[in-house]
Parts: sequence; C-alpha cells; structure tokens
Amino acid sequence: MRFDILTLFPDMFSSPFRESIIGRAIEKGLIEVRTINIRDFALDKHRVVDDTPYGGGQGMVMKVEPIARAIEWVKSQNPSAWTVHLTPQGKPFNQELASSLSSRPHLILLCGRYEGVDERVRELFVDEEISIGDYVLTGGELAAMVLIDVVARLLPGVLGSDRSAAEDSFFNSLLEYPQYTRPLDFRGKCVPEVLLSGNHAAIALWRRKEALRRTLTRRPDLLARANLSEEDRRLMEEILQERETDKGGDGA
Ligand code: 6GU
Repeated sequence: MRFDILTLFPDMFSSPFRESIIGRAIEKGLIEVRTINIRDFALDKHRVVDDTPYGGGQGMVMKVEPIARAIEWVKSQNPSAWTVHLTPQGKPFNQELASSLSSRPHLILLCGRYEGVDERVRELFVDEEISIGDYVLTGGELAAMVLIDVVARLLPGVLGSDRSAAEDSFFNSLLEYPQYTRPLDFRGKCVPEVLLSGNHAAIALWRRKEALRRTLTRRPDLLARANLSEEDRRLMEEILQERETDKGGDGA
C-alpha cells in the first residue's frame, strides 16, 4: 500500500516512520510512505503557498493552485489514488474507517494548516475528509501519522504472524483486559492469583470479565456495539452484583 503525504512540513515525518512496526513494514516493502512538499509545486519566484482570506479575518488560507498541481502530479502516476484531506471538519476517524481505507492501494493524504485550505480544493480534488478527534491540532501532519499507523497495522504481514489486528481492542468493541509481568509483588501490589494458576480456561474467563468490567466502567458507549455472548451477559450480571456489594471495579 502506498501513502503520499502532501505537506508544507515534510521533515516532521522523517523520524516516526523509521521506528518499530511501521519502520519494519517500510523496510519489508509492505507499505511505501512518500512526502511531497506542496511548496515545490508553487510556480512563483517566492514559492508562495498561502494568502489572506477573501472577506477578511485572522490567519492565512492555503492556496488552491500549488495543492492542485501536487495532487495532479500524483494522479498522473496513478489516476485511481484516493485523496483524503485531514481536517477538523472531517468525518471522525475510527477503526471501521481505517479498515475501509486499508483496502485502497494508494492514498494521497493532504495535510492542511488549521486556518484552512481554499474550499475549491475540496470541491475539485478531495474524495474524503477525515478528523482524528474533537480537538484542534496546528496542522494535519500529526493526524496523517495517526491515520497511517492505524491503517498500516491492518495490512497483511505488518504485525507479524504471531499477532493479528483482529485480536485488538476496538475490533471487538471492548477495551483490553489488564496485563502483568514480573515481579509478582511490587510494593505490596500482587498479580491476580488466577494468572499463576496455569488454568487456561479460568484465565480466559477472568480476562473476558475484566475486559467487560473496564468497558462498562470507562466506555459504556462501546458496549452498545459489542457482540455479547450468553456467557458475557452472565459475567456482566456478576460485575453489576459486585459493584452493588463492594463498589468494586478497577478503580477507573
Ligand atoms: Cl485532521 N487536523 C487538525 N488541524 N486538527 C485536528 C484534526 C485534523 N483532527 C482533529 N483535530
């Protein structure tokens, strides 16, 4: 899968994609990430990429021509590339949207600055507008990094054979269960007994219950979408009972 990032700040992308899972995916040729400096597509002597807004007001607006030329340059190589504009006005990004993007062989990611991009870019060149959450970033660059990370790990081979994204939290609409490693006792806080039992069925049941408990406590909105089995419903009953008696839970 190919990602072409259109940005005014290509240097922001050099380090994050060298590391870890995404770095290895690039080395293995599973994904290609290329940054394209929008300024290189400005034709005037001073390579101007932004201008003051018609109608007045604060800040600068990114000009349409350099962005148009940059997108058309990529499209001349692959007319079927899918163009995404990262903007707070976009559709909220989530696992489902990531999954649908992961089936596209070539994404063009347009990173705007917060003040905005000339509206005609959207009208003429953008297939989809995406936001990564209800808060304001100074530009689309960090959002593009988030999107690439989330989408890339869904591609075959990126996570390695021993792990699949289908096991992840959010894929199942539940939060993850708590994890522990050595030492057994840290300042009087001990690892739950059941995890030392060697009883795999009991461990699986405990983990499922704790995942349900966390989701109920922290993100009850996710439960509406979760596919709960008969056993899950029974565990939920237990959790609610426990909450009644000892105001238990994981302290969340
Ligand atoms: Cl995609 N861009 C900016 N500038 N801010 C954001 C965002 C995107 N998503 C959330 N906040």
